[in-house]
This record gives sequence, structure tokens and C-alpha cells, in this order.
Amino acid sequence: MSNLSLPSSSKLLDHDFVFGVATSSFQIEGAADSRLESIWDTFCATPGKISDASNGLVACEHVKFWREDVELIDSLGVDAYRFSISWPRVVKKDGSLNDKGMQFYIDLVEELVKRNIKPFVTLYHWDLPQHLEEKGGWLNRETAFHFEHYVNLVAKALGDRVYAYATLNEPFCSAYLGYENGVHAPGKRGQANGRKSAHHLLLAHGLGIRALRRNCPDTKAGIVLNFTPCYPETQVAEDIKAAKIADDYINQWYMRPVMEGLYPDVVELIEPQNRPDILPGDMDLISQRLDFLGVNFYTRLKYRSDGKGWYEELQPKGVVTTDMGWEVYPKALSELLISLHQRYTLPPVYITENGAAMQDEIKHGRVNDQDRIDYFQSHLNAVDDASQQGVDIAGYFAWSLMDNFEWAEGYEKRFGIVYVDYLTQSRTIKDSGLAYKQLITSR
Ligand code: IFM
Repeated sequence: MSNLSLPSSSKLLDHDFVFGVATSSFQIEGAADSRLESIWDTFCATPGKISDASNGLVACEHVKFWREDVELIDSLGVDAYRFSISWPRVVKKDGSLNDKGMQFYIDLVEELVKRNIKPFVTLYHWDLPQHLEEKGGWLNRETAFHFEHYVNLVAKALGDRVYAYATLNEPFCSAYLGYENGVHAPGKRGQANGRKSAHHLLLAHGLGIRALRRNCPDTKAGIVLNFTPCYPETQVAEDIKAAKIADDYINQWYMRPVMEGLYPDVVELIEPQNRPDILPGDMDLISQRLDFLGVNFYTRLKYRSDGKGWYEELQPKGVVTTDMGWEVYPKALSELLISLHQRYTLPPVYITENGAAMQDEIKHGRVNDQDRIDYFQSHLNAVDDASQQGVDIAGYFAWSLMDNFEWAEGYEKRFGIVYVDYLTQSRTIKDSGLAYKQLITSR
């Protein structure tokens, strides 16, 4: 097993740089009988939606084993744990607080704080209460106000014991995968659905920031966006233009409103009836000052022109990929961070997710995942490069703490630095987890 390392001059080794691990509620918690249904329960119950026909009813049984899991997190020597709150666990159908559900997170946060592990809370990691979906979900503007109410309740209960709150995780996935191409819950399709739901998610972000500022003004508040940098297949002008359109449609659609209060120019290429319904004041709410930007990065994609003024996405071919089929291309991470820094006035950036699904095998109690160690090493180097070039990067979180429910891929893909045996719920730190620990504890 090789170690992870960084040059001794690296800012990533500074005492205040945060190294952490990340998870999300639906992917690990289980204990579905003690919360309301979410859109992912409904989606999983729909035949054909999840590749191994699994669901999140049991998952990693984290609600049952959370104390052991915190012990495990602590044993990795990390500075922070990023997790999400399950909205359907903490708010009842009538909008009142579910005390028992909330207590779970209060206990978790207290235990983390006691162990000097910074709690990074994500308020929405895709598990919308099903009863809100029945009223239109993110297509209904009212959902954003329900979110504000939920954030109020959480912020009152957890307050500034939380180190940093992120309103949303990857609104691209909620809007595009969930409402435009339908591969995620709730499985709706169509451009108007995708674009309108994205706007309501961004509005929810703005209302959520307002609720956080009201309740815990001294805690950091931000958002987590995922970026899949778009590269042209060739240097022909049409392909360069196509990659730019794809970038605007996929990445900048979320980034520009949050940073500048404007949708990217690609909005003009969309039929008026498919555009977001923007009311006066929305864009100001969406572009409030943030204390941090969370960047999730896994891969890049290549594009070419479709010959009709739009883009065509290409499948990675002849390149190294992870078990998800995603190209391993760390240079895109440094180029992304530098380009965001050049284009926007960024708050401090946390890499809130980075990692790889690999075909792990457990043999005699050991998982030798050198491929994942190599992935982490090359991506940490990319973060270090960007930091040396002036990007203010405050932390890095490995996705994921442990193997878990990988959405439409069910339990077939393993992203953890800890191996989970789903039959026994036993956890085994993989070699990548040991290497990560070694890097962190050697600082
Ligand atoms: O597992 C997901 C996570 O929930 C959101 N970001 C990407 C990860 C890997 O697909």
C-alpha cells in the first residue's frame, strides 16, 4: 500500500486546512420506519429505476450504529464530518418539528463537537418529503418556502454548534437528473421541468441562507455545487462553442445565479415557455453573500456540436475510468478551480466531495484499493496546484466515508474509504482510508 503525500510547502498542510469525510442521509441512515417517506423511497419502489432493485430502507443502518460510526470517523483523524439532514426525519407532515428525529442529529452534532470534529451540515441532499412532491415538488414554488421553514427549525435546534451549513447539495442533480432527464427521483422529464425546478431550488437556497443568517449569524453558510468541466472534442470553433453551451447549461446555470444573480447567456437559446419563472426579488435572494462555496468534482466530459446549435455529449473512450465509467482526469479539477477563481469573486472554497467508485474486493479483512489511493493522490495534487496558483481552498472531503446507496446504481458501486459488508454491517477501513489517515495525522 502506498501513502498519500503532499509537498511540505503545501497550504493543504496548514493547521487550519480542513480534511474531512462526507456522507448523506438517504445513502447511509436506514431507519426508514422512523421518518416520513421521501421521493427516493417512491422512486426505489418503482420497478426498473434502481439497477439492483434496492432501496434505502436499511442502507448502512447509520441511525442504529451512529456511535460506532463516529468512533470510526474519529479513528481516521479527520477534522470534519460532512453529513446531511433528512428533511422527512425532522419535520412532520403538518410542518411541526419531529423531536425524536431532530434529537438524532442533536446527539450526533454534540458527539462530533465533543471529539473536536467539525460538523458540516448539508440541509438538502435530495430526499424531498414525498407529500411535498405530491403537491408538485420542486416544480411548485411553494416548496422553496417549505424549505425555508425546515431550515428555520434545524437552525433553531442545532444553531452554531454546526461549523458550516450548506443549503443544497448539487442542485444540478436534483433538477436535471430528477426533473429533466428522469434518471433520479422523482423521475420527471422535460426541459421546462428541469429549468423551472432548478429555479425553485435556487430560490430555496436563497431563502435557506436568509433563515440561517436570522438564526445563527455566526455560523458559516454556503452551497455545494457539482461541476463536470466541459471540454471540446476538437479545437474546431463549433465544438468549442458546443462545450461552452454545455458548460452554461450544466455548470454555470447554478454558479452564475448564486455568484452574480444572473442566468448564463444560454437561457436565451431556450424556448421562452421552458425558461424559469423568475419573480421580482428572486435573483437578489439567490445571490446573497456566502461564507463558502462547496465544490464537488469527480470527472470531466467532452462535447461536440450536434450541427443544430446545441451540444452532443461523448462517452469516454480509450481513457482510464472508475467503476462508474467516469474518466479519471485530475487536471480538470485544477483547471476548474482556477477558472472559477478568474471568473468570479469566490468566497473560500471547500472541495466538499471527491472520490472514486472502484471494484473493491475484501480479502482476509483487507481491501487493497491502490486504484482509489492513486485517484486521491492525483486529485490532491490538483487541489494543491490550484491553491499554489492563488485559489483560496479551505478544505477537502473524501467521498465517501463508507460504501453506501449509490442512487440509481444501488449498492453496486462502492465509493467508501471504509468497506461495508451489507449483510453484517461490519465496517473495514480500506487501504485508501489508512492512507488518508496517515496523510492527515502526519501533519
Ligand atoms: O453519491 C453521490 C453523492 O450523493 C452526490 N455526489 C456524487 C456522489 C457519487 O455519485
